Amino acid sequence: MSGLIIDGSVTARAGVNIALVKYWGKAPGRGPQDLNLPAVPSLSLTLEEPWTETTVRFDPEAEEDSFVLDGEQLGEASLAQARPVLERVRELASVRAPFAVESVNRVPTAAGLASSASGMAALAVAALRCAGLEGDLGLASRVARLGSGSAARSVFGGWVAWEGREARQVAPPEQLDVIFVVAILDAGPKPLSSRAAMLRTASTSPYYAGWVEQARHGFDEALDALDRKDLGRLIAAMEASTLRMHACAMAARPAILYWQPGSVSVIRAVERLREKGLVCGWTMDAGPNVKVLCARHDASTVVAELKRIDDIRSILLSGPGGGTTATVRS
Ligand code: 2P0
Repeated sequence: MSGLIIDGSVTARAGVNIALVKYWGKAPGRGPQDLNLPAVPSLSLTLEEPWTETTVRFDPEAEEDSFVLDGEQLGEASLAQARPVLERVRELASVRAPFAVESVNRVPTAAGLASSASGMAALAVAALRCAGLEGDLGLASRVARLGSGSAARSVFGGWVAWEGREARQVAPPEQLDVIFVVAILDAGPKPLSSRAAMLRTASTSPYYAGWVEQARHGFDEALDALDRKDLGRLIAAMEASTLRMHACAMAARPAILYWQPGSVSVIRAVERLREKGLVCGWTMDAGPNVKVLCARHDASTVVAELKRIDDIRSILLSGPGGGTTATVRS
């Protein structure tokens, strides 16, 4: 273990991740370490980009933590999400000094790729290293989870499974040579946050119990497909998980419907490509954008098909990324 960094700083970079098998719903917790425990297991791919880069240092002169995001000082409400991460690191290291955090987000806000996953993963890794607690990625995953559930997965590169308190890498980035083609649609009304939406789903959707019950089977199926490098079967498991998650959310009261007409247009385009024999599949998260998974050598064919859809504002391509990196400056 390295020592506490008093005078220097640590910069960590983490990529966003896209879930193939979805996290949607929290398990009940008993203490502060139980924040964002998942009700269901999930499987994701950490991407090369976009990413968040976060620099952390101790600021013993300050009275409280400070957080600058893309050049703007965050207020108390925005700091609330990061607070459990910073508190936990201080507790683990028996340190009382406030942290000064500066973060640069390379995640386009409209991309529908949750920046909280890469953001909280980079924050946890940098703060732990600053406190002399580097090295244990399981610990980093548990701490990142306190800021945002999906951040538990972004600590690792490649293919990542998350169940219980921490995530783990189940296959390296090169297990499958794939690309996510992200179709960014014209922004509709601001979507409901994942956190609020999953709480509402759990408390009001009549399908929630069924969602939780079937999740293990879908997860095992996806893990087996990944292990066998069977992209077609992995895609089938991804689409099943996506549809079940959204069906469950749509049945909440009030209903949670993230889909826009353009979302369905992308799904139909994927179906057309599949009819022609191309192996590809789609997924959606807490927003209208659609992410299409395909073999890297098919990416240009997918892009050409998507370019015919008027509702698509831009297209972003990203492949599997390595894990979080950290650099110390003394
Ligand atoms: C996922 N999502 O597995 C799922 C699918 C969105 C749809 O994890 O409350 O921001 O911070 O634990 O991690 C987004 O939810 O929620 C998410 P919190 P988070 O990627």
